[in-house]
Amino acid sequence: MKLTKKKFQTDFKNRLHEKFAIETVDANAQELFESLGSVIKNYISEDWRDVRRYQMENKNKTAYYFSIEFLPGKMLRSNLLNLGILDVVRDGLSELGLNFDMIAEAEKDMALGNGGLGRLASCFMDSLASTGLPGFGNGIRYKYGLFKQQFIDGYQVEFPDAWLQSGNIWEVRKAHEAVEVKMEGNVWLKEDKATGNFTPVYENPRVLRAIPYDTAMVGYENGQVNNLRLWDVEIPESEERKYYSINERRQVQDITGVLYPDDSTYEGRQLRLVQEYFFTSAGLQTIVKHYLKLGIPLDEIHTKIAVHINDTHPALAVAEFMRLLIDEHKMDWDRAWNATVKTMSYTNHTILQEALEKWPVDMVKFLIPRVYQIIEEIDRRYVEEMSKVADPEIVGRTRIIQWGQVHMAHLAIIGSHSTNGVAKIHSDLLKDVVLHDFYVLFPERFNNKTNGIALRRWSQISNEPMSKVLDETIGKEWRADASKIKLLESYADDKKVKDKLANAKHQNKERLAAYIKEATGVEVSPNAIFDVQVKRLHAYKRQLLNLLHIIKLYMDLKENPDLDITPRVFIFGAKAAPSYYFAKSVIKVINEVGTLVNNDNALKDKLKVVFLPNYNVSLAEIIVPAADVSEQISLASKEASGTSNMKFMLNGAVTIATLDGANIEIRDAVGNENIVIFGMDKDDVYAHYYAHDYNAWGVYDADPIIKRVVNALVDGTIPNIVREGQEIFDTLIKYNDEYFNLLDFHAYVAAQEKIDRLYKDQKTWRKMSLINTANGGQFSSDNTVKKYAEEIWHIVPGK
Ligand code: 9GP
Repeated sequence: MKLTKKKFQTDFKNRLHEKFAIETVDANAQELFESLGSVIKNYISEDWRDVRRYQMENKNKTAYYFSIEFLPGKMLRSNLLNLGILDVVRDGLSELGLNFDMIAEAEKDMALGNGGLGRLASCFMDSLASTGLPGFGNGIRYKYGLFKQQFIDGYQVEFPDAWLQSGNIWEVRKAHEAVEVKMEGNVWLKEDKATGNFTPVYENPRVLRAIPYDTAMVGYENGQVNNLRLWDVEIPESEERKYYSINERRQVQDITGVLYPDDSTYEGRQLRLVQEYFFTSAGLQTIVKHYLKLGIPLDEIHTKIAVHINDTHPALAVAEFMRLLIDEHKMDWDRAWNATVKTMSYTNHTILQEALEKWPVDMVKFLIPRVYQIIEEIDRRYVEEMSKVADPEIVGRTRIIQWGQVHMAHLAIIGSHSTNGVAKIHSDLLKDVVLHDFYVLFPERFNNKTNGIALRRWSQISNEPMSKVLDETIGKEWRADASKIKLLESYADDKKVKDKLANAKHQNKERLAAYIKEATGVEVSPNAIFDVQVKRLHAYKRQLLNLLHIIKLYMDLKENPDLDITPRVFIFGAKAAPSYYFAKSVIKVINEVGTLVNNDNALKDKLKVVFLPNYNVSLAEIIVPAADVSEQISLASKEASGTSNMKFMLNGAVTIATLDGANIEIRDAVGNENIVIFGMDKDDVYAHYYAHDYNAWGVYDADPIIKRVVNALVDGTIPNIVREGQEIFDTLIKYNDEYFNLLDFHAYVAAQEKIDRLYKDQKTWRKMSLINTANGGQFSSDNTVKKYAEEIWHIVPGK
């Protein structure tokens, strides 16, 4: 958009007066941020309204992306960047004597996600708008985001993240779009004798009001503004009298209270299922309502609407859509099923069994009785139809209801026309192993869509020093067209360019070092290698392997303080699910190892270990640009894709990786010589599974180096970890090291030694780093959503 500094300054000052009746000099950061946000929202609103109206009038097909997580982080900078007014606003504020960074800092991170899944959803929202594609997100407006993490005595302690406390400047409450969601009670089918049709009769249902809050998703300098719709819950006035106690009212508020309530209990799981149904039903109801306004028959709904099921959480969409079509709009089953399958598509984001949702039949029946009836009927017809053409054993294994459980992935696959994985290896594993039966039955439904990242946020916003070097070297076109970053590769032997990039990296490292000092009190040198592992804390991601290597390094340095290694700072960032005790123990032990090594002068600052608390999107924006080494060390086959791996390589970090997830595609992009690959590949891992031949105790017992490192967990080498050290020791030795840490240990150590050698040769290292950046463009989520648009959703750009 076009905006002069003067106009902006006038708008901004006026807004501050209107909202708070104060002058700029008297305002605090929060007031300044709210006024600024409100001015920016105003700039967006015209396009926002026009785009929606245009899409309705032109009957453009829209992709509706249903996700239980969205992780946009802060939105101020990205909105300004995408509107093309970041510099005008920054300069305008500075002329008024205000510091933009300080104002931007006041924005709360919108942390409505755990990690990769939610961040991907937000990258897609950005990319859909930026590629001009009609996209519309549907999720939950959690009152509390993912918990705030602090470390007390090295332990993770969770505090509520009341991100909405001072309001959310970006959202608009759309009360007129509220819908009712019905749950519980009894449902029976009443036959209309004349037509033979059945109508469901609801007895004593719990009726909830779903209120949408919309947030504009602004495209990059293209005038496109899409919508992210987050649903909140209320008690409808007509139902007020049913809620006698505060407790009952609180139970309703809990539905949109927190992200992923603790599912270690039955109640927690039940609440989660309620959340899933609540936002899925609300979203679908409004979609059908809007569609009907177009005046096109419901049988053709798939020509205007694509509904995407992001992981299994919104998989109830299949049954709920059927309910809307057959119950509310009186379609017959076959026509409704045809429309449903053509409308729905599904992405699988994990092969871990624990994360493939299954709900007890009794729970589904109790909470959503009508939807359960429909699921039962889908399942019955599926078995009946498929038994005519397929092996009954396969049909038995693929049906939706089995052994008293509703398999959500099965519902999503059977009820949709497309199932995709999120990296080549992951999609292959789905076809060959995890969902092989389905692949045999529906081969044409399976495809791969490798993840991507919102490149603008992970370069232009988070890494201005590097972006400046790119501008000076290859021109500014890369800002709009990520494929142009590849031009950088022809400077791979240009010392000046490489020095400039190294200088930018150093600036980012200084910024991170200052942050580390402030957040943890630990002093680190930006001349050391910054070696980073940031991601959810999970056993398969193997933060433990990283820790075991650090313990080895510590012991080696204790034995020989003159060991010729480049000083290294190991940086961690991760939250552990509150009831995941193993993960919490890993955090505690890393923190204690940090305390031990950071205070040991004998190590001569060659080794530092820092666990940064409360890892989130904003913190990632400081960490990623400063990393030299990116740790992507999951057990091969377990990480569906990973997306931080892409952010790091774009920012010039060299990846140390197993052949897992998108690491493989990163290797293919940068070449073997520009990444450090180690350890078992997926075939090696599966060979061990099939042979049942892994004996962790045997490996430990026969290998003095491993024994020494693992014993350090329990022999007092590391203080204050009696319980946690024992727990991890047992996981490795007594419970046979599920994720093969010990099998990959030596390969990992060798890979780390290689990193050290490569870094010492700065000429080579800088070239590697440049080549990584140059090949980051292909992982833009703009490319990914374009593929979804062409091959799955069949939507086209157009306002
Ligand atoms: O664990 C995967 C991660 O590998 C992937 O990058 C991300 C986005 O596709 O999804 C994660 N999966 C989940 O969070 C839960 O299925």
